[in-house]
Amino acid sequence: MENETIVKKVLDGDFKTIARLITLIEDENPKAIKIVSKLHKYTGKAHIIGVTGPPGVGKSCLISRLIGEYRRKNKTVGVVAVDPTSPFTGGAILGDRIRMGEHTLDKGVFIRSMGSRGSLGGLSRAAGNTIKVLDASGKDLIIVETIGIGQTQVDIVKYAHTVIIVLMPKMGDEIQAMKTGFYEIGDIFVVNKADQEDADKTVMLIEDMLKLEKGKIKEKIIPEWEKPVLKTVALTGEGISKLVEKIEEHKEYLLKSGLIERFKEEKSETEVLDALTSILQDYVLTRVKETEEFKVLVKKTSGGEIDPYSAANQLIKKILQKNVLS
Ligand SMILES: Nc1nc2c(ncn2[C@@H]2O[C@H](COP(=O)(O)OP(=O)(O)OP(=O)(O)O)[C@@H](O)[C@H]2O)c(=O)[nH]1
Ligand SMILES: [Mg+2]
Repeated sequence: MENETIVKKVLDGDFKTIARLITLIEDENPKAIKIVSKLHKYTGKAHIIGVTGPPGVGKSCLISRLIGEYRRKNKTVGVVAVDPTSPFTGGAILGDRIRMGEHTLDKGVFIRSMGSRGSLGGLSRAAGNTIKVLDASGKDLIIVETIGIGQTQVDIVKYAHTVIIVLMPKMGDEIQAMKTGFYEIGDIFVVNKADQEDADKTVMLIEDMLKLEKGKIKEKIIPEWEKPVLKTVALTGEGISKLVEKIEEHKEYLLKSGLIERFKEEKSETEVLDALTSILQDYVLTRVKETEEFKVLVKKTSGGEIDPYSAANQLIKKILQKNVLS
């Protein structure tokens, strides 16, 4: 299919074309970069929600409930479930198919799971581009599920406007051990499985951690966002409407405070830098490496006549005189 046709079909929200394009993205197919680049100008409308937290706390069940609530409001929803610990990609990972299954026949919902086949950076890039595709396809809301351990979650969560951190009762030790960054990235905290014992204790513990955190923040943004800690039971749907209310409030807050603009600029900066790095790396590895000058400088370095940094500097001077993209 021609790139132009693919772009048109994605904009029309064609399910199969979107699914195939995401596969190209996962395969890091150069065609995908071209298409996603063309889709860029149609993005920026969706509200992107990150849902993160330790394994098994009920993130997928909660997302299924969120989809239900937003569908009742006639909003279309895209879901990207990212699992860096899983080698599976394409379609839905079995568990997600069961947990979010009731929505798979709904034309207003697109669910995609992706695992890691290569580097985490690659997975994060693929997730970022998948979000773009779903955004361009006109989804009102895009939910990204990630397992919150270590750097990976922080990395993927950078795409989200509103970050929901999901925990569950009896996680006292985990909650205290979590790095400060964890509390910083969350906009809304959820204690799911509130049907189980000690949910209130967990809520209080998180509230205490948030108070501690608040004291440390140097840059105060006015008006401030009061991070709520909510209780939910994803199995029954209890607490979900309150969660949706808070998501909408946070969206409103981002608009009114002007933070959404800052967020967009920061994201664009990262995107341009990523693209620049990748183009330059490609250029160096494919073209510069083949030049006579490069070979001569390598010989000189090996003979001790010149050091590697000086050699690289000479090459950079040459590169800057040319148009790298030509
Ligand atoms: N008791 C109780 N169980 C729940 C609740 N929500 C989810 N569960 C159960 O918790 C288990 C894990 O739910 P998932 O939604 O798969 O959790 P997850 O956080 O997406 O898990 P990973 O993606 O593997 O990290 C399932 O067996 C659910 O049935 C709840 O509110 N109460
Ligand atoms: Mg899950």
